[in-house]
Amino acid sequence: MSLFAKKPLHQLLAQAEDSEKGLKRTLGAGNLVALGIGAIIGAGLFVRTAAAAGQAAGPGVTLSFIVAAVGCAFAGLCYAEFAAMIPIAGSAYAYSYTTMGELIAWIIGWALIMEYALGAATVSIAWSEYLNKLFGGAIPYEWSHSPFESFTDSSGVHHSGIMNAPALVILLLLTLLLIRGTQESAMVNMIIVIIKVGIVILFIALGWQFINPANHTPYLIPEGTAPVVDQAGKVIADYSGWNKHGLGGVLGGAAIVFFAFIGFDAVSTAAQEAKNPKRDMPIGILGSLVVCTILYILFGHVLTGVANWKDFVDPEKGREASVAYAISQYMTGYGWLAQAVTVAILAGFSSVILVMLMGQSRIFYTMSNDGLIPKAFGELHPKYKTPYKANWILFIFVGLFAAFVPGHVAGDLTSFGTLFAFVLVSAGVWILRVKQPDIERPFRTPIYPVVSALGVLICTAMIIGLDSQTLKVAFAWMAVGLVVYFVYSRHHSKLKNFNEILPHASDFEQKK
Ligand code: ALA
Repeated sequence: MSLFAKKPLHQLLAQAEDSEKGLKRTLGAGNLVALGIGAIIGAGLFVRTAAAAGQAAGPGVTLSFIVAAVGCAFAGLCYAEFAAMIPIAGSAYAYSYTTMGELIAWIIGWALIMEYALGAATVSIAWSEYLNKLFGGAIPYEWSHSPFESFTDSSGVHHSGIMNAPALVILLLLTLLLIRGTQESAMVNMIIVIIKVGIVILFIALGWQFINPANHTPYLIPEGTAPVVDQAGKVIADYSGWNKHGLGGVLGGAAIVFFAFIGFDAVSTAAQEAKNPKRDMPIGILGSLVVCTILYILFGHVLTGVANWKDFVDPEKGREASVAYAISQYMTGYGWLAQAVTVAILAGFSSVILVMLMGQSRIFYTMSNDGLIPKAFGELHPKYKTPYKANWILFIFVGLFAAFVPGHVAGDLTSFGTLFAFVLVSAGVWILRVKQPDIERPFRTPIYPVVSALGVLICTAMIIGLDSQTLKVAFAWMAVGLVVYFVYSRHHSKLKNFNEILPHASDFEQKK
């Protein structure tokens, strides 16, 4: 069978209808926007905004948000076209199976593991940072950081991480919850979203009066900025790279804060539960993106105005739990807000982790049904009817990353996986318009093919803006994926059998 054999569209739609029997269409446009915001606002905003400012963009992190949002908007429009046309869980993986064939679908599925599984790991690491902040730093550095992290404090004591235990604990709790079957109603999600958005708006409104204009000058990190070293002389930030200062730094910052937008595509995995997917999927995907973009730009402006971006480089200052730091250091009289923000952020992170773990198990479920990964991933718990084996395997995998890998490494890999999927979804819309122009498209990406082409270009540029170390690890991960495909998946694919039974399946599709 050809590596590029495609799953016939009618088969995909039939699958969607089949599983409709089991899934209730209960989500309206408002719920979908809320679902998107629930999955979007998390560690990206509350942790990586400061990281991007401190490592690459300075106060220009607001511009980084705009660049990242534009890339997401193009990809988001393409997602909206697909999600309205093929309302099936499985998202980018399923879309590419029908447009670009099995090998590319496999590659996307493999990249999506980076998005969802490593996304969950990253947010659990951020959860651990904010928990430590809430406890006044009572959790020892050694037990709340990976072995790859170390620093020498102002008293000259050297600390090295052993494992990130709190991150592991939150993952375990949420995995148990997922296995029990989360009846996370739209209402509960809505409440979490209201709290999260409320906190962001409160910080923007109250912080505005504490903005010190001097912190915004210069707006970009100047060329020639000296590296920052810790007490032991170890370099903790180096600004010499093209993507670490000036306008290049804005792009480098965009690659870092891109993480903050991840999640709008998770709306597309709820397509089978949408009441009116044709109308509501585009509203859910694009609406959540617009709301978050506006909030992010304002938030970045206030954060880098209240505290100086240089504070966000120093592990003893605001590098971790940056929002709580900025409030407690510079917003006199608002100490209570720092505590309240921390609690709300912890709750907010939990929902992001939950959605990520759930999204990943749905992708695994779909890939397992297609035969590309072992059956165990698709097996349901006899009592709770959840893919419990997939959840446990996922816990081990995600837990290893959360416990032993630094947050920024897992976060950058997450961004790589997502950007990669975005590139292929943007290209996929174009390919399907050319190959199957007559399919009913309830939502059409405007200014075609410019939007698809720009989606591919901007997301590729952001991939290039990622750290070179991240790119090496990501390519190694993708290479492992190819080995798995050729050794296992190719031989177990059900599509192969489908084509054997119906050798003219694609003809059938044309005639339909
Ligand atoms: N966008 C999600 C976050 O920032 C993944 O936590």
